[in-house]
Amino acid sequence: MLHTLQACIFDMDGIIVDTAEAHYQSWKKIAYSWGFEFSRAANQPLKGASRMHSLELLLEMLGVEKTNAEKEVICALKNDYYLASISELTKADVLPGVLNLLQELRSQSIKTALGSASRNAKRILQILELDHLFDAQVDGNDVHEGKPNPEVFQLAAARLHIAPERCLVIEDAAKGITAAKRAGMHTVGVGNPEELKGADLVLSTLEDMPWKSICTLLDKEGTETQAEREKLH
Ligand code: B16
Ligand code: MG
Repeated sequence: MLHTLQACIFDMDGIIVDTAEAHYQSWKKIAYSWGFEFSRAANQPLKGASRMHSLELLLEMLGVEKTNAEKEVICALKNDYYLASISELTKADVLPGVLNLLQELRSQSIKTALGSASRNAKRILQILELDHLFDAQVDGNDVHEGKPNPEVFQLAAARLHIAPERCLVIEDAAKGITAAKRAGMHTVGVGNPEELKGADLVLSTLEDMPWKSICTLLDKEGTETQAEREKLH
């Protein structure tokens, strides 16, 4: 694996920075204004989904109907809440291990890309002072279909001129893992293994996780999966 991977594509919310919580709190505020509670568990399917898709999932869950014009207004309001809640974001908020990993990838000539559903992602990378460490940046403004559609990752690989099977995607959301798998890429999930079952490897954090260790663990998982497959035959 170490010798075959040529690019690493990073999801943003929940991987580079913990803005996933800010998205949740913003939708919670919207739901509350309609008289509903909105739990973290109920928020899971919204992770990685585009802004409008997230609203549609929320409306369906709560059994609420809105016109298209109302949906546009609600999405704008949710984004206002979201931007207000991240207004004090600085480079100190980059999640542990991310900066080291990006710098290490640079030094080893492994290409790096952003693959985020968020339409705020490029702006946030600038605030975090990380944008110079990415060879390509693809976000929600660049695609027609959100995750789990593979478009965001396919476009990132195309911009890097790297074949999908040479790319590794690092994601915190089930929808993102599905999108990366559909693109034919290798996957590392960061978070709860129960939620990220489809990933080739699940880590609890990127802290103290250099590229070499990630590749070694991916190789190990691959070998074990192969052995399990052979056992079944
Ligand atoms: P925005 P990611 C995704 O970002 C979030 O996971 C998801 O919760 C959010 O709805 C989506 O971005 C859209 O974000 O409202 O900022 O355009 O995880 O793909 O980096
Ligand atoms: Mg994410």
